[in-house]
Amino acid sequence: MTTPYAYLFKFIIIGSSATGKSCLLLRFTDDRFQSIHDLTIGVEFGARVITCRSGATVKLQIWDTAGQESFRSITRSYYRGSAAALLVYDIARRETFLELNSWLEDCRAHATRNTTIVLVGNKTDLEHRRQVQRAEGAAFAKEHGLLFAEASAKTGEHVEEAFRMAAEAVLERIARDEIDDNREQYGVKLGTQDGNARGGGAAATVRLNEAPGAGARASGSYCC
Ligand SMILES: Nc1nc2c(ncn2[C@@H]2O[C@H](COP(=O)(O)OP(=O)(O)O)[C@@H](O)[C@H]2O)c(=O)[nH]1
Ligand SMILES: [Mg+2]
Repeated sequence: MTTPYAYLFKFIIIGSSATGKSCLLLRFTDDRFQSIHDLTIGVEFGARVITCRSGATVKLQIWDTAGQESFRSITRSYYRGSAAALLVYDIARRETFLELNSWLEDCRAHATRNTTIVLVGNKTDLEHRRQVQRAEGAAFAKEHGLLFAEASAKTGEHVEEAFRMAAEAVLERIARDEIDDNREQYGVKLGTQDGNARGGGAAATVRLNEAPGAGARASGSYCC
């Protein structure tokens, strides 16, 4: 059975290779951790329905991209139509933090002006190998107008919060009429009526690009 939801938000996860993008997604959708680095080829996705602070149910459809340079052009086409982007670096590998500028440039160039960006410093369980201080991450986020979270896909710490932070921010943008609540261009669609959609009655049933047998949690891969 499919869980009803008020909104469907499309998210994208970006950042350098091996920062833990796929693991963050797996932790969020399946509450699992995979220690083997299975290289993402092109783009994959996962989905999960969450209940936000206002009580609104939101289905997050999250597109996980490959960080390697050779896939950057594919990744770029996914920025458009994303309500939020999680930009990930590895707190134990400084170069992934230094590469943030180039990711942000890509994001600014290819996402819409209204895309919410959450900067995620992943692998906080590797505190003993930390190369990027929390304050540096927070300062970078502040300077560039991003939301910020440190998380660990391995332990699960703050993973839920990072995705929720993005969803709440998108809901706030809708409430402020900064983004239309049913425009694919912004990565937002209305869901089914029984998910308590704002403006009740106006909600349309959305056809999703779901994996076969998908319920509240789904995953699959996109091949281009
Ligand atoms: N210690 C630790 N390792 C992690 C964490 N997240 C991911 N990894 C490991 O980092 C490697 C890359 O993860 P992956 O999700 O494939 O990175 P991606 O290329 O960004 O998708 C894998 O070996 C993961 O097991 C984390 O939070 N802590
Ligand atoms: Mg990956």
